[in-house]
Amino acid sequence: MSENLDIRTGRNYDAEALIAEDLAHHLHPFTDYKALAEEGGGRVVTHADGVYLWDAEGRRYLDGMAGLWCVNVGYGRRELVAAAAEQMAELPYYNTFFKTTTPPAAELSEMLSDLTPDNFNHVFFANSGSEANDTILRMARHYWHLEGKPEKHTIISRHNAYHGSTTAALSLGGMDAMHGQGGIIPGIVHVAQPYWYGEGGESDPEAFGLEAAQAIEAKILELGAGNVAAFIGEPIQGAGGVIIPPQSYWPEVQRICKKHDVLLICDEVICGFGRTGNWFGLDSFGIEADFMTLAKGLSSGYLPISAVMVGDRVARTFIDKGGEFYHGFTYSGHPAACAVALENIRIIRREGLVEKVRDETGPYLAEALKTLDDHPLVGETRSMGLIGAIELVQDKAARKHFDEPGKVGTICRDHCIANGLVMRAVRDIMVLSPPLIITTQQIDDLVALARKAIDATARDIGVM
Ligand code: PXG
Repeated sequence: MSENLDIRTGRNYDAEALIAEDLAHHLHPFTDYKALAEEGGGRVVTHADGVYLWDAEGRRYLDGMAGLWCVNVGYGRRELVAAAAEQMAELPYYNTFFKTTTPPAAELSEMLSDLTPDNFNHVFFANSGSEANDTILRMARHYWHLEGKPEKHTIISRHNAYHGSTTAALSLGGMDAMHGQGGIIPGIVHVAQPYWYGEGGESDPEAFGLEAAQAIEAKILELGAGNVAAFIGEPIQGAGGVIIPPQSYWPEVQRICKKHDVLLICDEVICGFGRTGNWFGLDSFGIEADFMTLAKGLSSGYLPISAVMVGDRVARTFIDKGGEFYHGFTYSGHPAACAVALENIRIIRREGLVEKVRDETGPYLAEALKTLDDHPLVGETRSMGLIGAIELVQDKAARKHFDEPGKVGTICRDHCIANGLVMRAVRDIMVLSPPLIITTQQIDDLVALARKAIDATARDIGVM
């Protein structure tokens, strides 16, 4: 038995029994059920503390992904547990329909209006990033209806974007594999992504950034600006492989949206709450948006909650023109989730986590990742704040990816797990998004474990 076993719960788990129960009955998200059955199931994570996870067999992992890009304040936060418990004792549930609110929902609305850029003073609550993006799609179209321009209906997004997994959210997203399972809803089109490393060819990155932005303008002109409601983008594409756009990209997108009167939706589900070294990704790129999608880091994943920040332009129309907006969820503004989000934001403020990422750990991670650049499998490392990527490639000089995308990334991911590091593979891009409390010493450990895994991968495929 490991000394780390069950530090918090004191419970012992029967890993084999749990894996068997799970395999027999649980259909997991984004999983090949046949492959999982053939492997005999996965692993059971039982508890966590700080930046570390433990499985039922007592193995410890450094969580380089903060869960799924969300546990920004790290695991084991007693304050968040207390906030949820106190709220649940006082009022575990009440809805926010029918002219009703609750203290945490009202307070969180105020706090988010204060935290986000000046033009954001209204919020709509939901429970996941997907629901928030569904909400925005409906709100953007509702706005143009109220403005007397119902033909402004189409939403422009990007290939390889991720905006969630409900039918509307996956349609907004640009994942071909998801579109292939049942298609997408009408009125959404996709243009090029600003992925210089993978698609920029011989061009200069800044010129490529402008070109990628201008693909949006070309699409607006093709459709007619009178038919386009909005453009949606993640400041940095997370699930698409941590695509950090060239600096030229966002200002040009902004210019194009303004010129053609197209609303700008900034999906901050991953970039929000300090990830990029500012409170929001739009601060890092100087974006002025009409909507922001918030989730994940809003509660650090302790309870499910998301929020749509509605810019003044849209909110004013809703309030001035009136008429019911037929939309909402049973758990919109759930009191316990709001109480946790409030406390989570207080922790981020109190501990100066955003500043720590901006001034200390973000630059430190960038330097630490650079030490991998000499590796024969590493084509590029990139990061902003505490979101980063390591591109594994077949040919460094030619920026050439492997012929069978995902195979090498999966091998590397498995070596990471075997070495006690959680790092996700997007195709052959190893992506990183550790909790914002990670120390420089832990970043050194993370990069050392990553190197070990990449070495082992190189040996497996005969490169080293
Ligand atoms: N927008 C963005 C930018 C996201 O990253 C969503 C919306 C949807 O949020 P919900 O809460 O509905 O999942 C996301 C979610 C991965 C992975 O494997 C990424 C996400 C979710 C699950 C897996 O990288 N991002």
